[in-house]
Amino acid sequence: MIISTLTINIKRFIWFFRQLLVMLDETDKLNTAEIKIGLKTRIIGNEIVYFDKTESTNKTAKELAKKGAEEGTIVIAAEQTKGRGRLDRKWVSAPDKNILMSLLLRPELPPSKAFQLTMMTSVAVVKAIKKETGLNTLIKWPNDIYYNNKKLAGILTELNSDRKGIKYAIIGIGLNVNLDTDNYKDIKEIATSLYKETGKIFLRNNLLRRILIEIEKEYNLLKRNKIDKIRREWTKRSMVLGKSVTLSGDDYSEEGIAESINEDGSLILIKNNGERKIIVCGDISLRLKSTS
Ligand code: BT5
Repeated sequence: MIISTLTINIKRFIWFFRQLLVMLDETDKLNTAEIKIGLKTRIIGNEIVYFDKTESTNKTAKELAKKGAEEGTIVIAAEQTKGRGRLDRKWVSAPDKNILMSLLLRPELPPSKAFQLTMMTSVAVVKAIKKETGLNTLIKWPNDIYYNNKKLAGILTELNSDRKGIKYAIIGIGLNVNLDTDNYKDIKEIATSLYKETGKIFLRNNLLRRILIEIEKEYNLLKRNKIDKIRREWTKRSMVLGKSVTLSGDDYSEEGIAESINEDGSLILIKNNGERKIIVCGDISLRLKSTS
C-alpha cells in the first residue's frame, strides 16, 4: 500500500518536472528587452540586433560594421542557416536552443594582437558560465570551451584591418545551451551542452546578459593594457598548458608538452626531443594525449 502510494507520488513528481521543463523551454525565447534588463554595461550590448533567422550572425555583424554600426553592437539569432567555424567549417545548432551571437568591436590593436580578443572572450564566457550554472569549464587552445572533455562552445574571431590596424573585429560565439547534442550525429561524439551536463534547461537571456557583462569587464582590462591579467586568467583555466598533446594538420603530426602561449596566440610546444617549437593556430587540431 505504502509502496504503491510512493510510486504514484514519484510518477506525479516526474510528470510535474517534465511539464516544468517544457514550460521553461517555451518561455526561453531570446528577447532583447529582457537581455537589457539589468545590463549595466557601457559599451557591450548598447545595441542588440535580433534575428529569428540569419545565415550567420558573424556575416550579419560584418554587414552592420561596414555600414558604420557602433562598437559594442551585438547580433543574436534564434537560428542560423549557415553557421560557420574557422576555415568555413560548419557550426551545428537548432532553432531556439543555443546562444548564437556576434560582437562588433573596434579595438585599437594591431592585427598581430588580435588573439587577445579571442583570449578575453574565452575568459569572459568561462566566467559567465560559472556564474550562471556553477560549471567549471576549461579553455582549449585556441578557441574552444570544453567541459568533461567535450566541446561546449566555440569562438570565431574575424578581422577587417588595414595598414593602420584593425578597423573592426567580429567575435562570434556559439554556445550549446539547451541542445540535446546526442541527436546531432555530426557532433554527438565531440560536443556537449549545458543541458546535457546538468539535466537543466537554462534561460538564454540571462546567460547572454551575463556573457555581455563579463566581456565588458575583460575588454576594459584589455583597453587599459592589462593583458597580463587576462592571460593569467586564461592560463589558469587552460585545458592544455602543461599537458602532453598531439598537434596535427594536413600531412603533419607533432607531439610534446604545451608549454605556454605567445601574445599573438601561438602555442609553444616542447617537443619530445626537447626542441622548442612555435605553433601558429592555423588549421591545426590539438588532442590531449590522455583523452585521445
Ligand atoms: C569554432 O570553429 O569553434 C567557432 C564556432 C563559432 C560559431 C559561432 S555561432 C555565432 C557566430 N556565427 C557564425 O557563423 N559562427 C559564430 P572551429 O574551431 O573551426 O570548430 C568547428 C568544429 O566544431 C566543427 O568542424 C565541428 O567538429 C565542431 N562543431 C560544430 N558545431 C558544434 C557544436 N554546436 N558544438 C560543438 N562542436 C561543434
